[in-house]
Amino acid sequence: MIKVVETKPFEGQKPGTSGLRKPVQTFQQPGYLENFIQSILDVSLADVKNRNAVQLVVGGDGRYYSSQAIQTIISMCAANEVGHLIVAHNGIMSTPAISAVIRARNAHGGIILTASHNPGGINGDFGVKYNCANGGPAPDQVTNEIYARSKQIKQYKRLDPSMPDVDVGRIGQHVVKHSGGEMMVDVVDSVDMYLNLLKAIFDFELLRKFVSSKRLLIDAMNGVMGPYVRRIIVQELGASADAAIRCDPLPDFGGHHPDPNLTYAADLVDKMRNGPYDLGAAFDGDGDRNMILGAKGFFVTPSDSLAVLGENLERIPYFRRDRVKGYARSMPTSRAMDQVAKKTGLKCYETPTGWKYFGSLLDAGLVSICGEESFGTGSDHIREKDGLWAVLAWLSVMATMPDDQSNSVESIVRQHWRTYGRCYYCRYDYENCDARSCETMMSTLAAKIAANQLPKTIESDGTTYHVDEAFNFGYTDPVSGEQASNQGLVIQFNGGASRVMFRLSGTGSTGATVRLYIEQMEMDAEKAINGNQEDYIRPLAKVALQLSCLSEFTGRQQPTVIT
Ligand code: G16
Repeated sequence: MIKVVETKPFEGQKPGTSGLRKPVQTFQQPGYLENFIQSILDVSLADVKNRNAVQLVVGGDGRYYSSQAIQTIISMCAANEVGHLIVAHNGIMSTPAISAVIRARNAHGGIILTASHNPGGINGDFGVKYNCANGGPAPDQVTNEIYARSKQIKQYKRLDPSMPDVDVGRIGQHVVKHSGGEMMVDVVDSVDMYLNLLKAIFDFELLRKFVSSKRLLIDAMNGVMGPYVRRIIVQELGASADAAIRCDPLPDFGGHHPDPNLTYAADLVDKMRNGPYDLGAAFDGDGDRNMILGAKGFFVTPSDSLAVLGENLERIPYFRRDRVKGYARSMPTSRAMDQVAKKTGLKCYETPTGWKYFGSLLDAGLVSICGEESFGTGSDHIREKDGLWAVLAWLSVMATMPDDQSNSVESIVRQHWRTYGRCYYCRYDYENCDARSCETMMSTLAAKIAANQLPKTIESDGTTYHVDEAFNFGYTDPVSGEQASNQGLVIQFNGGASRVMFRLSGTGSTGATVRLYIEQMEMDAEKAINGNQEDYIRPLAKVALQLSCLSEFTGRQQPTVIT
């Protein structure tokens, strides 16, 4: 029986940078998940004439509360007369794989259960996001409609709770019969399908040969990537079984913070520093982020990783077949990619933070590769960032170079700096601060910028910084014409060579996180290769802290995470 349940709106169901992320306890409130799912269905099915023809994909990173949430979603989709669901085996499917499945099956969209890199477990976070038919995160217009709907919702539909659960542990077709008809549920394992997609992009024979002579260390951080790493890196490419670490997906990620950066993947960094490995990588909870490390723990900043891959795209068969169209990066991502674009003559688009802003550029065929400073890299093969794709891309670059010292991760990056200059880059995160103080800090700085009240020059550690441009970043999508304002504060110095940027994170679930991004370009080849990161970043960081009065507003003297 289909039940119509009376409900009242919950406050704050506004999707952030990528979906609605809240503590598990918030999602466990009766009706909370149901309200948000009903809002998604109301908006995404609003123009659908024949709901029976609609296919939706449902899966996620397997974090705590996923199993219950999946059964609720199955029940609600059936009650809302959706014809067909494709559900991940045991509920586990990486975000890039979901994007791929939506595209491969011509699905109407997908509901992804993840809070990405946020901690999981009963005291951690849960999250829900909606992806559209192109396989990418819903654009602002859609998430705004979902939020508006969540504020007015009065009822949701579900099947009678006495209905048996669908066994998502059994791969194959299931039928959910109800008073309004029936819904097909396909429980699928995406690993093979995703592997086939990668096989159409990369030269697996070449990669197999290369991997047989190298030592890899790939850390799935007990997130969703474990099965993909075992199947693709170990079984298919022939890496040794001990190259795959923390590969069992756990509902609480083993108590760790599944965020592939120098702080939260410190174990991997240590193992790389002290071990015999040539390439190390880590992924986040849902498998879209990646961190790349070279031998002895050489860290590749995500911005440099993007630029190096952008420079070398034609080493990958997919991009040799289908010409490289252009590049994109988010505003706070370093301008290393832009330097490559200057040489190739292709355009590099600058978008707000959030993968959703790349979607229209990729759909319109304007961009082949895009990336973000937040450990995201991807291409037009899907509409999400793709951690494993990035690892295979790096292996492809290394494998197509002479197999001597010059094809190590570090040599490739240093050679890149020699050719294109280097963007010394650092991000400071001040996590879980008081939200109101952070908002006041941002609005005070924004007001100073708007009133042209920043000092003209600032001295810091013997360097003089001339403020030459300061603005609140806004964006007009060149394809859809959609506008996004208030996307971060940017202050540029010394002809644009130095930049500091401030944003409030849109992915946290409690309090506020201030992100301070610091970038210093160095075009002199010698200084680019041999300079000291600290010497470039420290004085600029002091300037940023002085201009923003960050410590005064937040009470924080030190960032929680530095990457
Ligand atoms: C999400 C988005 C990314 C964005 C990142 C950081 O990543 O998909 O596009 O760069 O958040 O967002 P913020 O700085 O607002 O925290 P993920 O991996 O969390 O889905």
